[in-house]
Amino acid sequence: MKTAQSLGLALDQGQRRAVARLITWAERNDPRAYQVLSERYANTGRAFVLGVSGPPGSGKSTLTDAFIRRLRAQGQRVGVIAVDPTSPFTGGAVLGDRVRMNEHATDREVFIRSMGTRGHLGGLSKATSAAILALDLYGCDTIIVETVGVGQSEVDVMRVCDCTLMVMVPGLGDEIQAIKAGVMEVGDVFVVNKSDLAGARRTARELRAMLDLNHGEWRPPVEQIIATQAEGLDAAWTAIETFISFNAEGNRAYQRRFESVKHELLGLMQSAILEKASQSQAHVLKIDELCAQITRRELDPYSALNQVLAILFSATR
Ligand SMILES: Nc1nc2c(ncn2[C@@H]2O[C@H](COP(=O)(O)OP(=O)(O)OP(=O)(O)O)[C@@H](O)[C@H]2O)c(=O)[nH]1
Ligand SMILES: [Mg+2]
Repeated sequence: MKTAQSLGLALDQGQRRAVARLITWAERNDPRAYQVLSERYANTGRAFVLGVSGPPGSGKSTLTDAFIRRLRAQGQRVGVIAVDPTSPFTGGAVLGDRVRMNEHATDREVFIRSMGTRGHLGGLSKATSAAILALDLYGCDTIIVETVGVGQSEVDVMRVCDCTLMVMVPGLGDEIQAIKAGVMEVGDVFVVNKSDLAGARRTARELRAMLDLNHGEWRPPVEQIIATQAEGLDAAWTAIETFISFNAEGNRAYQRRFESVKHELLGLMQSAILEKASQSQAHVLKIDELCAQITRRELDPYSALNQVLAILFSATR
């Protein structure tokens, strides 16, 4: 599987290792990945993509694991992408995920993959979206994307999902305040996990009060669960299904995907332009020289930008 054609063929035959290879190529921003995907894009969009986000250690993987079991019992093929914010294949979080989900390791109907953010420089959502497409083509009915809900790149990842579940824990208090800027807004359904611990009910109440203040047509429900004991999972899953039904009304689902596609395309444009600029900056653009001129007030940044754009876009063709 060295060429896009051979990998594409293996993928069409349903070969598991073709999926793994495709995701690896996407992670390395290898153009072959995108060739395979663009030729098959029309056949994607079938899987249900569930985002599972929340603070570190809130129980996202434990919950994902419980969901996998549930979906497998229904005969579904399940894909999991665990996006690790710091270290690609070593760090505790991913190792923990691997160990925890180990029982599924031999299940051919479950495909678990972790993606590192190192070296992506904003390309994480590009690689993650590609991984989702790969798992979709592989025939996964449900794809769960686990991210630590901390920053903008995670928010970008969550945008791609059909439903985003935020996993909170008791006693977050101030943290809820900190998290809510940006990250909280993308939650469609909230769970307070670890409800066997003190303060869970209060956290759920605070969350509801906060969500009451600021929501659109959909007021995200808040369910209390204990992932380790699979308690409250029926209610959590029902909440997800309720959101899906709500979203299916009118053209909401279309609109949601439209917004996500638009965001994705603009992001791709941005990184392509940046990449092009950084490739040609030394020789053609002479960024440092422009900066020196601006520093000496011999040039202003706006004219410099016009010069840069003129060079970039004339060099494109
Ligand atoms: N008491 C209690 N502990 C739980 C519950 N759910 C998960 N845990 C524990 O919380 C710890 C973290 O769980 P994970 O599932 O790894 O959490 P995570 O959010 O995936 O963590 P990261 O991926 O590292 O951000 C583990 O020790 C779990 O056993 C729960 O409902 N109650
Ligand atoms: Mg985890």
